[in-house]
Amino acid sequence: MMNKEQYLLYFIMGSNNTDKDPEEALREAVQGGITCFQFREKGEDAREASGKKELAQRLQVICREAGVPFIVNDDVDLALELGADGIHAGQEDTPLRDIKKRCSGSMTVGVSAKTKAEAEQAVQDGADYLGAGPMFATSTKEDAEAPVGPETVRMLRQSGITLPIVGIGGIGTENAASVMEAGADGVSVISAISRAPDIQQAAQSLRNVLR
Ligand code: 3NM
Repeated sequence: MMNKEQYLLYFIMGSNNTDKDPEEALREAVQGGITCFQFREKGEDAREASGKKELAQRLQVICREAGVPFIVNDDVDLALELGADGIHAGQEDTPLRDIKKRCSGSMTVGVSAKTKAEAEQAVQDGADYLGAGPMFATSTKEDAEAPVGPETVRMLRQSGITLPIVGIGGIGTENAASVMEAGADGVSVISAISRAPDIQQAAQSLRNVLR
């Protein structure tokens, strides 16, 4: 199980989120101080089947050596096959109850939730953490909805949600603090790290504003 501190700088990446070799990108991000990693192989030119699995395995090794939790987006089969530390599902992905049936209690299970109803349902179904977003405008997720802002994190806290919450979507050094101030335990970031010219430096700068 993940502890709360491990949500602080939650890096997400798939092969199409970086122009670099994904392994090199992840190594640099780890050196910069990410506290958690999610493998999210989705969208245009995403790898499938054995290509996806092989990349996941190589990224998992990097995480394991660094003591960084390795979480798989949506793909329960892959998460189980690799013995991932966790699985994350969106509202349109595999239902949480089905995931919980298949995964042991030692696997961290995250769910995307941005309304009080979605969050309460996720709590009831046994989620371990929530991802709330998009906080700000993002072009990384093709079907991203309108930004809901850090106020949404504040609203979820005021509704009595005590699970760890990570904000996601359009987050960078300039706005990460506002997400934390609203009550988040961490920020989930793709492009601010994966597309940075200096990935290690970008991760480090984010860590510095989160402390
Ligand atoms: N999920 P970036 S927004 C993967 O709102 C994802 O649930 C979102 O990428 C949600 O950090 C998003 O580059 C994309 O904006 C995050």
